Amino acid sequence: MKVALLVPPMPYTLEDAPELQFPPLSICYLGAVLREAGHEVILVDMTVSNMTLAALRRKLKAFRPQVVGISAISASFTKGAAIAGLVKELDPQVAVLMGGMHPTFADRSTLERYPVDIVVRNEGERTVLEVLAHLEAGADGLGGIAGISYKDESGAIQVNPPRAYITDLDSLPLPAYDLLETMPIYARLREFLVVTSRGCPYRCIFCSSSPFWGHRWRVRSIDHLMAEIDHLVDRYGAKTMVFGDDNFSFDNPRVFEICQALHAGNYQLDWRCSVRADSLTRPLLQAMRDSGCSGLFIGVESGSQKSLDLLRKRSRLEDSLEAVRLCREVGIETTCAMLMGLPWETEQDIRENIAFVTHRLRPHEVVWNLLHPDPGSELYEKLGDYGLRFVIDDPERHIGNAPSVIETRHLTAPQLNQLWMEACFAAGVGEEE
Ligand code: B12
Ligand code: SF4
Repeated sequence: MKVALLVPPMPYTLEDAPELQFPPLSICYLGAVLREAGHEVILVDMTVSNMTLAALRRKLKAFRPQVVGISAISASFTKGAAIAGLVKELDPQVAVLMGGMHPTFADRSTLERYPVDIVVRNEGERTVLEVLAHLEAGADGLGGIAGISYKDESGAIQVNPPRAYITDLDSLPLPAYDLLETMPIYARLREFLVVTSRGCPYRCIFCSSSPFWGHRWRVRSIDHLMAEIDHLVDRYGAKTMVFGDDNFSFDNPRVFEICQALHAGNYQLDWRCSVRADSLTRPLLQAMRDSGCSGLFIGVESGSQKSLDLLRKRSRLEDSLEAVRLCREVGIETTCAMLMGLPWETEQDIRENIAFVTHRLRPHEVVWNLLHPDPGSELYEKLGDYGLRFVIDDPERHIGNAPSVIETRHLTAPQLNQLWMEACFAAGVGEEE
């Protein structure tokens, strides 16, 4: 079938934040499996291309897809939904699929409110193949396909049972970078995203990623991973690699193996990843540094042990302090992510948090995120129980910056905005002793 897979514009554009731009792995993976199955696929990456809706319309008119698949997180969902409308306006016969973090957990409302035929929930590669085989065969009813929600012939919404996750990630082809028209832009930036594992076994109450990937941690083999790195280095001149795993350091021996392989490959790569503080040891950090690791993103979340416990983070404050200290010793920069506006936090608690970061933690960089409960997270599912209320509904605004999208029992949105500004301007971060 003729399939167009599309990623809508994201909140941060190439001009705003070149360091946040990577080839969109969702459509690159999906494109690769569909191409392998014999479908004719185009990838439309609207994140860095500045493509207008008029240009998109022209592209779709020229290609005449039978199926359009749109990938969306919350921050790109509203634009994705508008694009679904444009597709149907061009040709109501085209099947519109949506997948990704936001539609997965908002499947019913997506199907009710927008001209979307099928939501592919959670991991997409196997499900999309089955959906397309079914559409191609012109078969009736989608009732037998696990992992989708859809509108049936009567317009009623059907939610099929979930699909089992892929057990052998090495069975997936490498992402179809060659189908991306925007690849020259990424090749110019020379910075690429590679995901070596999927999921995380922890259950932090603010996280939607762990439930999305089934609270499990699955890995690719080192060989499979290195084949992708070889490809990105040889073909696109990659200089920097960001490992986009949720929990890159869950298994220390595996991280040592990756470091060894990077060392042996002599790539001269600069790399970064996201880790939990409690998984780091000095020998591990040294091995990471020696193989080119220049920075770690650490989800510290709070400077209060009570908050960490209530968040079910299952980590100790001392772990974060020790991790930042060790990183400083071995020469790895730390970016610590902090949450602000937790349901139980008072103004005093937040000020103590800011003081913790600036005086005790002192990472190289801090990112203050205003709480934005995402669909799928426990905080979102139990919003009222936690005393939270949305003051801004548009999911595109749910990116952690001011203005706050929520108010809590203790703090109004304007108060949170003020505290967020104070935190962002607080002195001390990044300064050496
Ligand atoms: C790496 C990463 C980043 C990187 C790179 C992003 C990029 N350009 O690709 C960086 C650090 C830059 C980043 C930034 C942001 N990110 Co981010 N990111 C991730 C992370 C860790 C992995 C994403 C990934 O590539 N996964 C691998 C691919 C293969 O998975 P996938 O995209 O989900 O696609 C699969 C399925 O979803 C499904 N699918 C997806 N689309 C479609 C479409 C169809 C048609 C079908 C059938 C199936 C399907 O099939 C795919 C294959 O299985 C995820 C968490 C996670 N583990 O998923 C967060 C995550 C997606 N990011 C998130 C957010 C909020 C952001 C920011 C808005 C953060 C901010 N406050 O600034 C920014 C926006 C950046 C921008 N350009 O504007 C949230 C989204 C939450 C939500 N509910 O929407 C997540 C879930 C993190 C979290 N726990 O909260 N991010
Ligand atoms: S926040 Fe991090 S550690 Fe917690 S469940 Fe999500 S991915 Fe895992």
